[in-house]
Amino acid sequence: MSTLRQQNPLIHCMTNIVVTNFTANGLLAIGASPVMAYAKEETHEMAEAADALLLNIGTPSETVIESMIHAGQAANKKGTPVILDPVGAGATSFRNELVARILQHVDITLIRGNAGEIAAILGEVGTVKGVDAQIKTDPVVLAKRAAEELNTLIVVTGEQDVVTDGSRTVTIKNGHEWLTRVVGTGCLLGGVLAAYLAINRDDKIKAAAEGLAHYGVAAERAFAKASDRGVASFQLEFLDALSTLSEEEAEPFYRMEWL
Ligand code: ATP
Ligand code: TZP
Ligand code: MG
Ligand code: MG
Repeated sequence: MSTLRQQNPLIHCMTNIVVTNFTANGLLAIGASPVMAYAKEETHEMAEAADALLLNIGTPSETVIESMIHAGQAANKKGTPVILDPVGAGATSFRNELVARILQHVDITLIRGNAGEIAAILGEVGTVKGVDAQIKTDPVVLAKRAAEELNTLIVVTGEQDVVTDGSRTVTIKNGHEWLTRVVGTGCLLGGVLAAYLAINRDDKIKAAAEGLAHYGVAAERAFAKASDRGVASFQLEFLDALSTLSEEEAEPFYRMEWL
């Protein structure tokens, strides 16, 4: 985290209208610089300037997807990490088509989704309700299968998070159930993973695992402070924890296991 603050990576976020402000504040809290840019007249330039690009299809439109593809291709040309959050994949055929189009035209570095969304990308049906996961499957098996089929890094989040490239796999058991009661915690996490990949390009699996563990420990700290109040206080305490928790403080609490 201190490295992240020192390097202050610029994260070009193309995200959804529900979580825009929360994502920008969360990225500022960890020491990154967020910028939201959507117009196809500028996304290629912004993506070229950025240290990582986040593509989140939470509130999709045809125009924005076209812009995302321009941005993704500009990032690819520079070797900049591109993170895809396939929000609500499986909920509508439009979203499924958009994910397929992005994967066809852009080289994605990492896909982060809940188990239902990742299963939906692999063609399973009935795995998502709105934007929420509806399946109880083994996330390790699912993530490995997705990494092999899609040939990219996969992060499946939930009670336990999994990062894998199909052969190296790590699980992270930090976090708190209240993260599911605040909208946008999955979406912000996509931005946080983008920031971690921006500053650690050599070992991306380790970088993603550290990002997930740090995020989870921040949530645990927030719950300890806000549990007698409620989820609005939890959201504020979570942003506070992201802005104050150092790597040194958080690391002893990481529950990370390499399989
Ligand atoms: P959904 O739309 O289904 O809520 P999401 O896209 O918001 O999914 P989550 O899977 O909820 O994403 O992940 C967001 C964060 O919440 C991750 O850091 C994850 O580890 C954490 N998380 C989710 N469920 C739990 C849980 N039951 N216990 C602890 N942490 C959790
Ligand atoms: N509807 C479209 S995008 C979105 C909702 C509710 C936000 C989803 O955020 P998250 O991070 O998946 O909870
Ligand atoms: Mg959620
Ligand atoms: Mg989500």
